[in-house]
Amino acid sequence: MAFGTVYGSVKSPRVGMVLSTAALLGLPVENASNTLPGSFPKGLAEKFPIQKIPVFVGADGICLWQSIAIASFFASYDPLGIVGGATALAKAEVLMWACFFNQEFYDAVIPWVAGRMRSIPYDPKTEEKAKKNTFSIFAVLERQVKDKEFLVGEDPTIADAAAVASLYFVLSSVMTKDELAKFPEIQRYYINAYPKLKFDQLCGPLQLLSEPVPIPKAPPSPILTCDEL
Ligand SMILES: N[C@@H](CCC(=O)N[C@@H](CS)C(=O)NCC(=O)O)C(=O)O
Repeated sequence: MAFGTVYGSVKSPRVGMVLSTAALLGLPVENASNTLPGSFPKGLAEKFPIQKIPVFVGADGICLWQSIAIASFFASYDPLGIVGGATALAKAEVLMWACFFNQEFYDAVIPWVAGRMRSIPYDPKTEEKAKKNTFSIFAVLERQVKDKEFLVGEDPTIADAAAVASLYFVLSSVMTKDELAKFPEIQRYYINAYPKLKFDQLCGPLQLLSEPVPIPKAPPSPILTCDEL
């Protein structure tokens, strides 16, 4: 029997983080992937009036939103108590990195991804600034993952679920493998962590872009809105 349902597409990094945490723990979570922010079906909108993704409805009816809270709830089912952090300090570090990807990393990359994916109007100046911010944030991560298999401790945690989901968001959409190669520690970390965080199950085999995504010719799509990211 399903443990519950996560609403939202795995391509959204916050949804990917939550689904990766569930997969890591072997929790039988279903994914309603076509639930879009701001367009929830009526029953779901009544439970979650803010209508951001991800949201979780448990088989017993519990309702949770906010990705880090959902992942932390899933981690409470870890019999070894590792996925959410094994010690008080590890728990704090896991939250620290989960928050970093949820906010600073996302804020840096979103104008680049959204401009190329036709979610916002393409503007070369906006993209140039976003690429610069993305490379700065990658430099922070490059130092953190140096010589490490996982971000906190010796085993995968929510911090790695957030890292791989966020890297997947950028590396499957806008950043090429040549650009990634400028960050060899992140490259090594990502290639190792991708299957360990179950992204091969969630998103298929790891692929890197050879060419940059072309500059969009058409105006923003009415279907692909920024909110969907
Ligand atoms: N702090 C929330 C943020 C959720 C969020 O903003 N999700 C985005 C998609 S990644 C969304 O639904 N955006 C729609 C909006 O901001 O209206 C979380 O971590 O779950």
